Amino acid sequence: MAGPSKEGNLAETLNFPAGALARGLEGGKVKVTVVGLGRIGLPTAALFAESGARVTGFDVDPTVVDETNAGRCKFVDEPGLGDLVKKHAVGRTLRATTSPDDAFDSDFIVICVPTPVDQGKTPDYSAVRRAAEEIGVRLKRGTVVVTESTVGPGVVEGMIGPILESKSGLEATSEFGLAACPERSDPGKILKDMRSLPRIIGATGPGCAAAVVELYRRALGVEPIRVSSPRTANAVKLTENIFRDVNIALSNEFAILFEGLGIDAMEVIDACATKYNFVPHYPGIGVGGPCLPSNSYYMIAEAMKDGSIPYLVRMAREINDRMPEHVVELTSQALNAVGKTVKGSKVTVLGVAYKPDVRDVQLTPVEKAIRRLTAMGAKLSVYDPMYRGETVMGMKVAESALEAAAGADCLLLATAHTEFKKLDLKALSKAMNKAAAFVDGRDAVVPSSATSAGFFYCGVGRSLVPPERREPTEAPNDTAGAGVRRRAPWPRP
Ligand code: SAJ
Repeated sequence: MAGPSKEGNLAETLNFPAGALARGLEGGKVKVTVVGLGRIGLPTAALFAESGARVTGFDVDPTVVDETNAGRCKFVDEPGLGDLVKKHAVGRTLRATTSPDDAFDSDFIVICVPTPVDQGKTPDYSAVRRAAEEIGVRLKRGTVVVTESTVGPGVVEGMIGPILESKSGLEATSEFGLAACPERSDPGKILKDMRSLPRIIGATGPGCAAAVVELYRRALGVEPIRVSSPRTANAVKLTENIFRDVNIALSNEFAILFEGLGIDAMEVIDACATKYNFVPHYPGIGVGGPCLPSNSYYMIAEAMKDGSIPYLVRMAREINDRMPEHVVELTSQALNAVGKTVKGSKVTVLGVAYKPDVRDVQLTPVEKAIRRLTAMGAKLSVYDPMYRGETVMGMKVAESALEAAAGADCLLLATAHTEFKKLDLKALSKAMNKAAAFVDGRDAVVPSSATSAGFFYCGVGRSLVPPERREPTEAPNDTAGAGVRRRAPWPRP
């Protein structure tokens, strides 16, 4: 690859330099290909079409291609996306294909494929690698390749660029543009975030950087932030997510400490949040989704390549990954407190999605809790307003909380859907077996509303039995290495 670019002194061949983009878009001359029509790629493609580009969406899944060409969109929880896709499918300004030969004759090619981590927590870049190979064999001089997929710092320059060069025989920077513009939007409000959050853009050449900044400025209507390289852009994306994961882990660790001290973690956090430089993060059943559970491992993988070990980042992941086990422990103790055991009890799980009001169970921590409770002999029922009547994780989702809770011994709130903030706890309590427990895995309800409805309530960081009423606790038993304190069961209410 050409050496690091110095501003202005590098001859770059671009079909659409920054200064030509406005006219090109107005004239419908700019061709953009988006690789991967998922929750990020599809809205990205639709917004580029909205800006006047002629967009080709490439996906390996024929169903996704057919749905897109028919103007249909499966992301029903993404406001505004369905209409935008329909508009451009009908207008033929967005067409999708599974054929690489029909897909890559474009001025800008944007890679939006998934980058999961495997069982061993190693980043799986196979989809990105495949995309780079398919693009590379068809790459033409003057095209700009932008990676939106989240990858470790250096992967664009060290893996994607070299694949494109070896397959095309062209040189990055001088003969084609190489850039990173990591996706930065929150499932459930993708279009809103894409149209409001500044995008971070880094490229290997100044002309390419300027062109990508101009393209995104016009397509998204936001002022992109240009950084010095693709690796810097990827570092920004990972840093903001790892910052979040580490702070969630800190709130989880405090929550476990506060349980032992009879302190309400939410009361502490809300009080802390009155300080101008405190960024509140909340404890819960765990961290799920397509981003946070995996982003740390991209950084860890790249850091360890040159021998540095991000201890705090790794420990935070371990703490968050243990939270489903901790909530199962709370469930066991809450059932004990009402004279029952997990084995043989019916536990109703409220929420399977990884976060509130999204229809997405990717890496949801709820799955781990459900598996553990089942292994312990509990009978499970489940309700999630985003999946009514469907089968999720092999379980039939009830049509309502009331239906799921009939004859149950314990409610386990696992996702803080808006609907669950207004649960009719008295009606639920009546439908359940006597002496029922309510375990609040997201600290989503006011404890007194649960106790006044007759539940024995506990939450993450909110075991409401004051220390003076506790039986003497054994020394923290961490031999299990599960980081979960073992305490004497609560005194009977
Ligand atoms: N979570 C907690 N405690 C918190 C916040 C979140 O336990 O205080 C849990 C959530 O329940 C969920 C997981 O962490 O299981 C991830 O939550 P999230 O709000 O970070 O949701 P994501 O994964 O959709 O994060 C996306 C990210 N966006 C991108 O990666 C582009 C993240 O950077 C955003 O901060 C986040 O959306 C957002 O702000 O909503």
